Amino acid sequence: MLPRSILTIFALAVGTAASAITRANVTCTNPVIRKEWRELTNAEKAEYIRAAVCLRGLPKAKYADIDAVTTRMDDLVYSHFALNTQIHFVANFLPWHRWYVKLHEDLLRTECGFTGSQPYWDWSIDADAKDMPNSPLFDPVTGFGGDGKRTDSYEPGFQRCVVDGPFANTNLTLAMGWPDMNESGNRLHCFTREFNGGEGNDENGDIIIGEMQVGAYNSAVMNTIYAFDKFPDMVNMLEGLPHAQIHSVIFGDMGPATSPNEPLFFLHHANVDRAWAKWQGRNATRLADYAGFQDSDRTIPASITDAMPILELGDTEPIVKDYMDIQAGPLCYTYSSM
Ligand SMILES: [Cu+2]
Repeated sequence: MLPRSILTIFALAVGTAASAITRANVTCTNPVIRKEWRELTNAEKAEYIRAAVCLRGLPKAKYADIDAVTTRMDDLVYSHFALNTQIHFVANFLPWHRWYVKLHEDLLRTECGFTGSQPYWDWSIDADAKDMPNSPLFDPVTGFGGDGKRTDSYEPGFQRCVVDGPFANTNLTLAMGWPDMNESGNRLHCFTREFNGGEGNDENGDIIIGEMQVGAYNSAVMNTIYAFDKFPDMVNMLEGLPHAQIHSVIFGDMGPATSPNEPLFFLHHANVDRAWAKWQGRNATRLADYAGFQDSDRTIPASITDAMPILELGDTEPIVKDYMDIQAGPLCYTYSSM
């Protein structure tokens, strides 16, 4: 039996943690700072990657009846995939992904002991430098590995893989999704990327990477987005241009609705979230500016009181209004550059 004093200390520690969480829900006095990947020390980069690898190694906790869902990461991937048309090109795109990135950050902490905060990838830096393929995000040692490469495998799904970095084919096999957009469904495959510039193929059949469409996500584009007055105009361009083009120029697992398979998904979406937060500027009018449609047929008007669909991923459906301000309600974070 434990001495009474140790039990008392334990009870005190639990009590302190619980009240800290309650307080965070009321006022956000000490927001967590999300930094750009390049601002992290090598130790901080390694810690994020360690936790991201960890989540891919844990068993699933949801979707008992979906065989393709095997890992804890698959729980997230499947939710995003199955909700695809309810969370993209509809009004809740930004608050839903804000909730989702935060959930992922929380899981890194609670299930993988992550000690940092969610980093973001400001791709406009790489776009302005016109050097996207050499972004430090793709570094094989301090980053997420680079473009997919042809392997010597003849097995479908294993012929083009990311072969370097912490998520290389030797470390990671994915069960959700299928990187060939022409063939849908879930099949085992290596994690892959297929950098491209939307310029087709050369005479050898190799993809022309070119500048990777940097004109769609450079700082000029972002400034155009920040200049819109109304939420629907701002989000239409943010989602349709830089957000979508990052998915398509990286491609491979970043392309289809199973894109959370790509670890950069969360750094990409943190940056999309940052763009929204920057546009909002914690200005009262903009913190309440939410409009559009709940469905992609644009028949059901959206409201800030709408619940957001999450399937089994959380215990309660989040409400849009609770995800408007990154420093209120369930959220308490900011970005290093706003
Ligand atoms: Cu998405």
